[in-house]
Amino acid sequence: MIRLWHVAQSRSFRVLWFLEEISAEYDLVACSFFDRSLRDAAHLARSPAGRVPAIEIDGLPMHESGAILLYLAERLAPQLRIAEGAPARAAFLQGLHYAETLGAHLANLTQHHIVLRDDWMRSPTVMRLEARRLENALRAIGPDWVAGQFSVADIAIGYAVCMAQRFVPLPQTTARYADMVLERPAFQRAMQKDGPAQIYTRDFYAPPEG
Ligand SMILES: N[C@@H](CCC(=O)N[C@@H](CS)C(=O)NCC(=O)O)C(=O)O
Repeated sequence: MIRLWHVAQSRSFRVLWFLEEISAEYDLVACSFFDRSLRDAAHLARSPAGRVPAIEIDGLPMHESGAILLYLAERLAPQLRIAEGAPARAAFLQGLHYAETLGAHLANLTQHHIVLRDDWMRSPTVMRLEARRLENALRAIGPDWVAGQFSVADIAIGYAVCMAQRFVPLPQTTARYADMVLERPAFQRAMQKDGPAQIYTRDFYAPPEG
């Protein structure tokens, strides 16, 4: 039995998308960033930092999207990971972790554009710098799947690429990669289950001029 604690548009989308890729049976617990439910004792027992994704897999709690994707792939969908010792294993592991290099820029940009509500709280310099760094980091992505075939590394990276296009224009090869992601039926099903927007209400958040 799998239960996923999820907030729309957040990194828990990665796990939702994976579960759709393998047509798993699962319970989806829709959570909110705004009602403090991620800080209650029950949730902190699943996710010590009070975040999403959090998941229970036959009673086993896990948090941290990359680790969840790899663990679930090993257990339930070996075709979505690259096995130890295989030539593409290095590219696979690198992609799985590089998703959080992109994630760090996305988190900074989300903080600045959305979480910090008043202009005086924001640093235009950091906003411009982070947008530039994100755009540079995206150049490593695409046009093909990260490890030569679709894998959970592409679920981790694909989510980040989709979020990134809210802040920067995608480099050409990355845009082709994004098209492949959007075409996947499981990605489309996960989008339908994602729920009403909780974080991003605009298609694009331009860096401040200067
Ligand atoms: N590296 C973690 C990051 C988890 C994370 O920061 N999740 C965000 C949503 S994208 C969250 O729950 N934020 C709520 C908070 O910081 O209070 C992962 O990939 O699972």
